[in-house]
Amino acid sequence: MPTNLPPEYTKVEQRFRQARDPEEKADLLEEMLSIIPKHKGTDHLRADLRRKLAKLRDTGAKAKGGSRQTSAFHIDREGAGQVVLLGPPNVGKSALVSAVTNARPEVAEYAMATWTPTPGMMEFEHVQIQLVDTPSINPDYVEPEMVNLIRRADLIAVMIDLQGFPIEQLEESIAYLQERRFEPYVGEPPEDTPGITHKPLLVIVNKVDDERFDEDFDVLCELIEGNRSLIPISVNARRNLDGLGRAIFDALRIIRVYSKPPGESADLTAPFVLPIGSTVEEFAASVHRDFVDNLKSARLWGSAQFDGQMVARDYVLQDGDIVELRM
Ligand SMILES: Nc1nc2c(ncn2[C@@H]2O[C@H](COP(=O)(O)OP(=O)(O)O)[C@@H](O)[C@H]2O)c(=O)[nH]1
Ligand SMILES: [Mg+2]
Repeated sequence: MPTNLPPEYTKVEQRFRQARDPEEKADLLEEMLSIIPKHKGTDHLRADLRRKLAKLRDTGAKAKGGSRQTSAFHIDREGAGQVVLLGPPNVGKSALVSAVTNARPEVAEYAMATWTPTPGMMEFEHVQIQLVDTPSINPDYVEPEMVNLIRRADLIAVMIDLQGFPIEQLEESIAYLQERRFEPYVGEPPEDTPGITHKPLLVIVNKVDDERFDEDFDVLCELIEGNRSLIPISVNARRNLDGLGRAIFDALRIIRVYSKPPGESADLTAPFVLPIGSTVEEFAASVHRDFVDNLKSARLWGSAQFDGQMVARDYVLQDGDIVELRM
């Protein structure tokens, strides 16, 4: 055993040894893998853990007849990205999921109405995004499985209440994340740090119900420290929900690219969703795997200098590009 493992690792490993449920064991293995520093000295250990993990996931799937959803906190990712909504009680997390997705979690005036995570699909300009409502952050009771849910998510959206104590709520939520070794960031992902999971963060400021609250929101933005990305909305008044869709889409760092069959027009309601920075070659592979070997040429409408311009395989695509692929 290499001696340079962080102390958290030993703690999680202990829990792993004591755990019985394969699902829980697998989640703990994932956690261990995220803690181990990545370098030559840990190659063997990491490979070993990954083997164990694959085996556990496999037995889990068999035991469940194909589905390994034993825990309510294990939510299979669907669509272009999984966004976990996080925050103190009563800020409107369930109300938002209920308003913009097909899911109907309970919305209540009393705190702690939500006990299990509820996923729902929200659409932004023909892109399906998964929003996950979660039990509120509660200082008196910490749900250990939340850590796994957060680790798997593509984006953390912390929700706060403009008409409550938004600054304290944001600070508490960030502290909650940092205590669990998540480091939220805005914009480009930072370099790997052993023992820390970097996660993109968007801050949703709810209950900006009408113009009278706009000024409060501006003041809040000035008071909040650090580089945070804040988006004002009101679920009840349905204010800026489209803006929220755009903000989530941008924070997921994805682009939409459309395939245009030769001689036809592109179906603009059916985008391919790719990570920012994807090339023509990567797009082609996602359209059809035969293109991987047989792509002859590609023409582009959108970010090219002129419509229908020929582009190389390594051309980096932009959101909204239309590409005609030929074998
Ligand atoms: N004024 C106002 N109240 C809201 C808004 N969104 C939600 N609420 C109310 O806030 C309370 C808590 O909502 P809920 O979704 O259960 O909060 P959660 O605990 O974060 O899931 C409910 O009474 C909602 O009606 C909003 O945009 N404006
Ligand atoms: Mg709720």
